[in-house]
Amino acid sequence: MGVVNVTPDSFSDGGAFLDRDAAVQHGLRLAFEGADLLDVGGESTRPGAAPVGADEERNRVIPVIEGIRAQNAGVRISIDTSKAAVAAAALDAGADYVNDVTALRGDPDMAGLVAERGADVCLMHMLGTPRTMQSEARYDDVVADVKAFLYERIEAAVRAGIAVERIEVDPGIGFAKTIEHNLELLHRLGELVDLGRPVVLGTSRKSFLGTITGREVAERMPATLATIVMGLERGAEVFRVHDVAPARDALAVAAATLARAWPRTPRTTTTTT
Ligand code: PMM
Repeated sequence: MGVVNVTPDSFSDGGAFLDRDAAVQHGLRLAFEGADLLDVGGESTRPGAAPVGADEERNRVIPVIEGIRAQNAGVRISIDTSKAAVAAAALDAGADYVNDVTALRGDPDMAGLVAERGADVCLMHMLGTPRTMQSEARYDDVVADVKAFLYERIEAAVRAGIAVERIEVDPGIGFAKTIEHNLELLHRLGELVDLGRPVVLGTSRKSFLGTITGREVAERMPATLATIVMGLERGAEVFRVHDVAPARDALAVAAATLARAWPRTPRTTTTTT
């Protein structure tokens, strides 16, 4: 899952792709680099971020989704939103997947919309809202608590009519979590695989990687690769990343090592000697 943030203030690439054409080109490039799914977002979820109105959010993301879809019919597109009106417009514009960081709790119309449209959905763990979440980072056992939350949200989604095969789950790395919580979740990610749904992992360039390495946001790609390799080994299936080409290579080698088998035709997107 390649990240296309159309926001002035996201965790790591805020402001880079506010221009529609730049965002479309970026998305097409990530698809070319091997992203199966492009996650288009118009509202930052950075700790403390201010909310954005539905009209503004729609104006940011819809032209980008339309632009990507017009030039690439095959890549799956995810809309990163917790507003049903934005998700509905995105699905109309060609999106296939709703990535809702509130796990369908942010808007009473979201679960019904996803059910009615038959869209795929990612249910992510968070406590509070992006504005308040870091003060809510308290758990008995973070992995058990996150797992219980995701179990309850899967049940709520199914009760709302969403087919269970459409649901993916995400521990919400960095959302109401301290560095200790993030590391514990990554270390024990395999416990979430027991939920029976694909696990999505969103570690890319996040601040706990800066805490460990001392690197600025733009320099956290190698640290991100370490986390996705650990995640793959523990059973995660979807990796939300800003740097798709290096993530593809890291995952290809990690997957080949786990399987002791590799594709005979490598999936290269650049020519090297
Ligand atoms: N992280 C961010 C935004 N959306 N969605 C999911 N499912 N999982 C995540 O970890 C996640 C997300 C924040 O990262 P960014 O601001 O760098 O895009």
